[in-house]
Amino acid sequence: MSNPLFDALFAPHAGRDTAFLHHADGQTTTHTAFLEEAARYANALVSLGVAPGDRVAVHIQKSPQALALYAGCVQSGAVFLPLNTAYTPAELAYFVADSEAALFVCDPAEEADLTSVATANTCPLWTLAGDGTGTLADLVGRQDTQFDTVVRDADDLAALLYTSGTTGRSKGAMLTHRNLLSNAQALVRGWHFTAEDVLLHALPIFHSHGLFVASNVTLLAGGAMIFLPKFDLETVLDHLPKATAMMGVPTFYTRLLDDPRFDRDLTGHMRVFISGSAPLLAETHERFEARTRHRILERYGMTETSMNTSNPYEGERRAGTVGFPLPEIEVKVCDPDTGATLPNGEIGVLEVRGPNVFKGYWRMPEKTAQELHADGFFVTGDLAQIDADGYVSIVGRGKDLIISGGFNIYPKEIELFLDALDGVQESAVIGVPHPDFGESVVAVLVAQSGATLDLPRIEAALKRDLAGFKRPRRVEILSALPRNSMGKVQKNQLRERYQRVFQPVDG
Ligand code: MCA
Ligand code: AMP
Repeated sequence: MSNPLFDALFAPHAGRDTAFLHHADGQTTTHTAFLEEAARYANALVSLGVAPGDRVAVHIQKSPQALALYAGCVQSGAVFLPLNTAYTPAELAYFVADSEAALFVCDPAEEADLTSVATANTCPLWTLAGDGTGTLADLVGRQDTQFDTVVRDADDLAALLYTSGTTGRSKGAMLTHRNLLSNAQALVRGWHFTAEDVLLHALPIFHSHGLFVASNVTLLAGGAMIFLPKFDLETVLDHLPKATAMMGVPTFYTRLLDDPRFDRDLTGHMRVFISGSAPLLAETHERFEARTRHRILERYGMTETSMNTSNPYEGERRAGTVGFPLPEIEVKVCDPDTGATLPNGEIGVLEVRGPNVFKGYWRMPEKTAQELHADGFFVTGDLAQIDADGYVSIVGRGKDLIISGGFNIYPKEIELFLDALDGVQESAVIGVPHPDFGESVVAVLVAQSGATLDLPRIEAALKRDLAGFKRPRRVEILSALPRNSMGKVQKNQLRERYQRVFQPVDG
């Protein structure tokens, strides 16, 4: 009888007085203290009536307690459902309703705004702040530090992570114990993580990157994390000397490179820098090596699959590629129209199969069948090419998606929102190059005949209802959208037209 994820990631650390979390203020949480806190959370969840398989929706700041809540969910068999802290009440209402969450945990500062969301879904609302206080923290403080781990099967859900969709409606990716554990095992081995490692953790923990790649890998290896609330350049530079490894999105690395203090002396002791979630420009890879002598290790993954491919730890880390499939994971490049496998060298849609591939989209059997084939291959929607040496490169996207600073933005969602506003005839949302975020959002609007668009009002509506990272950084008005003979909007033309709007003026 077992609980695969808890038994591998957490249970082995019971009784270890070793440091697990180093905090920005210099305090440390030991493995034992963390496990006791996790058990308290598990007891609290049970006392609130959360049963195995129930979804626990969390919209809280990153903190050691938030990580203990994740561990408590795993231990008690609940399904952890983390939500981007930038989401607005309007966005959160969908996730709480769609998941039929049994419990909703939010920051105390937003309790008043979210009470109606919780009430509408007859879902109890509890609070937990970034400093570890709140109604849930009070309840947790009264719990026992022992908990009888709930038995789970490898195919049971451990987490539900929502990813936006090309149709505008977010889909909950169902991730099982097997998915998460197999991926952590592959990465620990592939990246040589050990109990000696200290990972500089500045990522959010509501996404796969910060939660599963960074935290699960460290937990499985038995190492420690410098657990920072967010990426803040000064704090990261201060803490780098105590780290052995760092994981980040490309924006982390370009921001570090923009600071002259980030040099060979500061990084000489580091074992590895890992990048993912968005394309790392070959130029950034080269600048990084020239400055530090480290070659960034780039890997590629998705919420639905966790990590699929990685450049080698030993061997050539090739700039502009995402390396080789991880052990037990198969990848193939397919013709987007026929689905036939293409020979190496050709560009097509990347498909992935392995123990990492999710169980399907929550209560969306048709969507699941479209993207997860009966033979187990998942259609990523990314355009890829495999070279003669087997290195995979992501060369584009078959899906209409913008990645800004590592966050995914689906144009369709913003277009639907804009189209519903007063005076808007139609809209097109595109991603264009941005020096800090890699890509950023431009919205192009067409007014209804006779209407004048009130841009400040439009911007206020976007601000009220859409998470900040999704908001167009630039809104343009055209008399008509460019279309082809079939009537399809020519986004390429728009991208071309606006591609330099965020570039520094030359010269
Ligand atoms: C914040 N803002 C952004 C972004 N982040 N705008 C566009 N893109 C962003 N990524 C906006 C806020 O809305 C706010 O706007 C203003 O910037 C300042 O907010 P702040 O939080 O202070 O920003 P920041 O600290 O500079 O954040 C940038 C960041 C952060 C550090 C790059 O976005 C980040 O940590 N990104 C990591 C994302 C990540 O973990 N992705 C993994 C996804 P305003 O002033 O207008 O209000 S998992 C995944 O993709 C797969 C599985 C994989 O392969 O890993
Ligand atoms: P998400 O939906 O947040 O899981 O984002 C997954 C998407 O991020 C993938 O489908 C890719 O488009 C993109 N992605 C992740 N890692 C990389 C990478 N190393 N290079 C290029 N794109 C990446």
